[in-house]
Amino acid sequence: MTHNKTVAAVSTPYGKGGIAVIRISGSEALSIADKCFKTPSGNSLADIEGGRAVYGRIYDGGEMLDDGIATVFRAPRSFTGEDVVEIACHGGILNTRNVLGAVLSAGAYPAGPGEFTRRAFVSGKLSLTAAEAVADIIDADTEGKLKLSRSAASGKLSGKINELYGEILTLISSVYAIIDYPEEDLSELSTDEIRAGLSSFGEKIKALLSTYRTGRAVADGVETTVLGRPNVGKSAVYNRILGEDRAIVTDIEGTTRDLLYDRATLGDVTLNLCDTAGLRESSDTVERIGIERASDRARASELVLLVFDGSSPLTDEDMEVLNTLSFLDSDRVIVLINKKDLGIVCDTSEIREKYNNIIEISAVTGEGFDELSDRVREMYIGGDISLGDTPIVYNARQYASLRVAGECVDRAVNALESGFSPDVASVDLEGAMAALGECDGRAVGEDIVRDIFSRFCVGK
Ligand SMILES: Nc1nc2c(ncn2[C@@H]2O[C@H](COP(=O)(O)OP(=O)(O)OP(=O)(O)O)[C@@H](O)[C@H]2O)c(=O)[nH]1
Ligand SMILES: [Mg+2]
Repeated sequence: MTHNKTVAAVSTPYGKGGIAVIRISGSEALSIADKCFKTPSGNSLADIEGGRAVYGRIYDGGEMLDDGIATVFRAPRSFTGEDVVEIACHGGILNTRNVLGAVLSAGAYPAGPGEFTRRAFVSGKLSLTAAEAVADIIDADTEGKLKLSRSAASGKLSGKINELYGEILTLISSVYAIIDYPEEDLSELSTDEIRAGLSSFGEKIKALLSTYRTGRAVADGVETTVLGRPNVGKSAVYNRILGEDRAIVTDIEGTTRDLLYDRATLGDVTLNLCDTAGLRESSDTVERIGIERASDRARASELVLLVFDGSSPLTDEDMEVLNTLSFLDSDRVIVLINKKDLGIVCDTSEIREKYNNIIEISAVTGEGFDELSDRVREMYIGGDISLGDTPIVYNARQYASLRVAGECVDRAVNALESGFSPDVASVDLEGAMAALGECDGRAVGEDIVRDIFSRFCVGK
């Protein structure tokens, strides 16, 4: 453990680059950097103001290794809240390793994964939700996830949780005033007011919990499957959504055999998209296995894009597909009537009996895909949510803590409504407060903190 020691690591990616940055953080950061970084004027880094950068040469003992720039940040005005020096050197793999080696021989300890961010959390610079968001910014592979994690890192979510924490604190102190000094009228709130306050507090937690559907759809993705009989254009639809020619498209029925997977973004929602073999009776062993896999995948899907060829009347195979998939609820299906460019002639009344989300598209011209994108967005993001501005829960750990808080509040409200005295409710209120504290990290166990930061990369 390197709790209070001064630590150092390379904060830029491993590999060749114009510049690499070695970050040093801790009370000895300036004196350690001074031993290996010499400015032309001979001034010590200890004399440099925070937020300033100076040019100099980097030494390992008597040997000059490189030249570069040292930027000095002074506690508490640094990322970690400690004294920090960031040495930018030339970005060769060996050169970077040597510069880090010089810093370590000057007295720094190697930083563990996420050590700098953990220190920022410990020194109160970041809440746990914001610290987790830093890792998510680094991991983000879609614009939507990047927007969510940037917003969380800037404190949108922790601000909201903080606000809720303040509210429950007021409610709890009123409850304790009533319990401990029933005669003295110390509570700011009457029992009725506490009950009403708790109900509205519970609603706020539910509202925040409900954002998890959006958060998960953007950050982790919605399991989505393209289904339909052979030749309706499933693979063409799959390719159009991905924006590349991934799946083979031909006019031969049964072209797609195995499942194909890829991640795509539609209307800021991430789709974990799967193309499947056309559903039909088949005597071909390989195709039949593909069809079984497609059906299994349909059951495990959160969203199904059910494709029909609109340029010809529905076939018996189409009707069979409708029957086979009758277990799918309408709210997880978008029906795509494809090949609009050829003119729509198929009668969709039987489809409409089962599904109400129906869009006419052409996978060849791209017509209708904007509407599909809007529809997906409406399903998972909704009009009143802005990814950059609305506090959104997108992490399973935070969601679990908030759920516990919500359940505790519900139990407390029920107890008060059933006529129990406030002290019965107080146990659950304490539980709600602890769960909220766990959510933003003010009362989180060391093992959880260790687990979270172990998922970071070294140097962050
Ligand atoms: N005109 C027109 N042709 C299309 C459209 N979408 C697909 N096609 C054609 O329809 C044929 C079948 O397309 P695929 O995407 O391979 O169909 P599929 O549903 O994946 O078929 P299987 O893999 O066999 O189940 C190909 O010749 C495509 O070029 C469309 O929107 N308009
Ligand atoms: Mg196909």
